[in-house]
Amino acid sequence: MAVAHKFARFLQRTRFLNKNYYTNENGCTRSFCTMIQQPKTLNIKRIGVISAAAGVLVGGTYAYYKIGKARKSIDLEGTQQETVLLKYKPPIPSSRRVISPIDTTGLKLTLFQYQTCPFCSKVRTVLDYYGISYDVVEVNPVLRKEIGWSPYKKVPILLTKVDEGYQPLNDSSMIISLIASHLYDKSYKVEDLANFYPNIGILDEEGNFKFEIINKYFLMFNNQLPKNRTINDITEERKWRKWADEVFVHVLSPNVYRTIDESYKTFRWFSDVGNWEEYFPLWERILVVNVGATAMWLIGKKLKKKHRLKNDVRQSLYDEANFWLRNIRARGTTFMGGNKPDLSDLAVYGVLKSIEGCDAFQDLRANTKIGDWYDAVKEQVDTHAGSMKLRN
Ligand SMILES: N[C@@H](CCC(=O)N[C@@H](CS)C(=O)NCC(=O)O)C(=O)O
Repeated sequence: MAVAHKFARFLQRTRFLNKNYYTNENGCTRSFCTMIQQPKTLNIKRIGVISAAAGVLVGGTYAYYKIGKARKSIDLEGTQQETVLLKYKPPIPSSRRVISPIDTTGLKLTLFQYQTCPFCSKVRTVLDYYGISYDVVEVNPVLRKEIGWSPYKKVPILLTKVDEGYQPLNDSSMIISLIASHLYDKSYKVEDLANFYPNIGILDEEGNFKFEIINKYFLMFNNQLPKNRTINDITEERKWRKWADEVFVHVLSPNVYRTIDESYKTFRWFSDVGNWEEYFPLWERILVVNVGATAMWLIGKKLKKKHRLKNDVRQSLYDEANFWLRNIRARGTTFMGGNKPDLSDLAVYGVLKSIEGCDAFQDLRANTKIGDWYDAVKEQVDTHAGSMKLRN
């Protein structure tokens, strides 16, 4: 009983009980307890206040973060991100070496890449066309530890041996413009040309801040046009290279990752053609194929919306390929560049080559006339036809 009493007093102290007094018929004052009934409105009020406070806190923090970010973006807009020259080569073993016996350029290049990345494929196409030898480092697309040394986290990265060390070149179109400018006049050193392609802070169409090489499609001719070239065809070449990056490349992903089965098939082909069995341990391969195929299938749907592709994404692929072919036909030549491929032919070919083993590529060949042009460029690239230009 005493224990019960003690407990009741304890509860009272803790305000769960309300103490009441009454006088009995003997004149003694007695007490009894009742439970305090919390008014419901108090709870609702309290929840309201807490929610409002939480809302203010979350909203305030978000606004503070957004304002901070916007302020930082405004500060950084127009500033230049320095590309750091490396004193030593990062100690990453090459996956393979592409040797061209006719290479006279003296360039020492290492390409950090994914074998099936369209941007990397573009760079390989240009190096192969000009008959330039290079080392390849196959980067694991999920873990990416092979480019851990680089502040730039995308591929391709072309590491170029220069007098003072190693110059990393980031962005496929800048790499191609720089290499083409160097081949045009070898007295322009790679490290000097790199300074002509500054990485500038800008806000993109969606208002997101990013660093971009604004003049990446421009070749550096130092006011002297190469033989047999006009301002008009240089401008056209630039326009179509841009189209390859900004339009054509965007129809690929939703096509090669169209269904989950197609996505798995694509990743299995990536694994084969990228020789992943040789370069990556089994657990990494399993991780990349499963995570990659599922993630890309989901991302493919978003990209389809973002780039406003047709419901039947194959049709968008055929439409763009036909648009390209119509424009070549209007010139009455085999290639966009005339009777030899120019950098825009190489760019579109490189982008397409990255999906060569996918169903989408076979469907494209079967449903459009792209095959004739594609095979003609392939022949030029595989025979290093561009190296002839270097000798003249
Ligand atoms: N503008 C860049 C785009 C490069 C790019 O987006 N590369 C993709 C691979 S296809 C990449 O590295 N994405 C980052 C990632 O895989 O995490 C270029 O032309 O090189």
